[in-house]
Amino acid sequence: MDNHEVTIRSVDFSTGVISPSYRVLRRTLREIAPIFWDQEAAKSILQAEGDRLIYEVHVTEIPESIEHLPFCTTIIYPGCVGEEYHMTKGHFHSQRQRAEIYLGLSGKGALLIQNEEGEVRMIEMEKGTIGYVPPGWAHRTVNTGEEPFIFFAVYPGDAGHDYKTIEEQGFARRLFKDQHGPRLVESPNWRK
Ligand code: PAN
Ligand code: ZN
Repeated sequence: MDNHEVTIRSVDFSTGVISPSYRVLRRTLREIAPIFWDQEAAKSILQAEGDRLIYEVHVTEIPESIEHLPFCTTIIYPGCVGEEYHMTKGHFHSQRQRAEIYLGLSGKGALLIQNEEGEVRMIEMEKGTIGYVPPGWAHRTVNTGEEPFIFFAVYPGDAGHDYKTIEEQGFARRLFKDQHGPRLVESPNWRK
């Protein structure tokens, strides 16, 4: 039996830190700026503040192969780029027929899922919410609160991550902050 099959692990709900973990992926505004609607706002933040950490993913060394169930946590820091909340890049699974389970640990957010036809559904997430990503749906998460939004995710090891489709087409809807809270609006540049 490999070590990763017998390792006892724990997750801190308030920080999202998995122990032991393997590495932390950090996504900063400089890297992911093109996902946001307001490119002028992204530019001014980068000029005024320098770079900004948008989210982190804590991963373990569980292999990404069919017999395994890799898991990780994501911490999305609060804030907006222009009026649009901080969010993840979003992806389809390369093997489209692979689902995923998210469990909210802390903070407040939303899970946006989108199928190949561009139909979008939103699941509001908080501590204890189980967000189910059905097979065939792209997924992106958004921090709609004032604190870090933290969730745990488990997916089949052979799912794979297709980022390219979302990089090229985007999501058909975007989550903006207005005076009454989150507002889901049609994305003017979808599939452009
Ligand atoms: C999640 C995501 C994580 C970061 O673990 O990978 O939240 O989002 P992006 O991968 O879109 O940058 C997951 O859905 N894994 O399959
Ligand atoms: Zn996924």
